[in-house]
Amino acid sequence: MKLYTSPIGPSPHIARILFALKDIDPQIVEVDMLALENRQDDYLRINPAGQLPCLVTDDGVTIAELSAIAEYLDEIKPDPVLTGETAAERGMTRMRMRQCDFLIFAPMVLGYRHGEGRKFFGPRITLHDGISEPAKTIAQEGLAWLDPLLDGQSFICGDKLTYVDIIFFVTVGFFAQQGQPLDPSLENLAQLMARLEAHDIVGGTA
Ligand SMILES: N[C@@H](CCC(=O)N[C@@H](CS)C(=O)NCC(=O)O)C(=O)O
Repeated sequence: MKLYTSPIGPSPHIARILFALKDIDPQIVEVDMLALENRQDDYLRINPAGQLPCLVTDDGVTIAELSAIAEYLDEIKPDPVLTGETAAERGMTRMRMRQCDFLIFAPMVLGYRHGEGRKFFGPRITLHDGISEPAKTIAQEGLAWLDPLLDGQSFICGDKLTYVDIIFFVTVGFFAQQGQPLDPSLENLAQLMARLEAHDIVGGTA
C-alpha cells in the first residue's frame, strides 16, 4: 500500500503514529505540501479532497481521513486494536470520533485556517472574515463538554487506547501552539495529554 504524505503537518504526523503502532511500513510518497503539490491536478486525481495524508490500497482504492485510515489498518492488522474489540466498543469509538470532529476538531481547524493560518491557507481555500474567533470559542466549549466524560477512565472511549486519543493528542497539541491552548482547568484532558505524551510511540518521535 502507498501512503501519500508529508514530513510536516499534524495529520501526516498522526498517520506516522498509526503506522508505527501497527508496525506496518507502507510505501511512502512524499507530496510537497508547501509547494501546493497537494492542491494540483496530479494529486487531486488521487485524493479529490486535496489533503494529506491519504492511503492507496494495493487494489487502488484511495482512503483519506485519519479515522477511515485507522479503521482500515485495524481491519487488515487488528494488533493492536485501535477501534474496539466488540461491537459496542467500536460503536463508542465511532460516536466519540464524530463528536470530537464536530464539536472540537472542525471548529479548531476553522479557527486556525481563517485566523493564524491565513497566510498558509490563502492560496488553498476561500478565507472568510469573522469566523475564526467564534470557531475557536466553539472548540473550547467542545473541550469543556468532553472533559467530564473522562471522569474515572484513562482514555476518551474508556480504558483502552483508541485512534480517537491519537487524533486528539496531536490535533489539540498542535493547535495549543497556534493560539488555542488547552484550558488547564480541564483536568481530565490535561491528564490524558500527559498520559499520551508518556506513551513511547504516541508521544515519541514517530
Ligand atoms: N480531516 C482530514 C484532515 C487532513 C488535513 O487537514 N491535512 C492537512 C495537513 S495537516 C493538509 O493537507 N493541509 C494542506 C492543505 O489543506 O492544502 C484527515 O483526517 O485526514
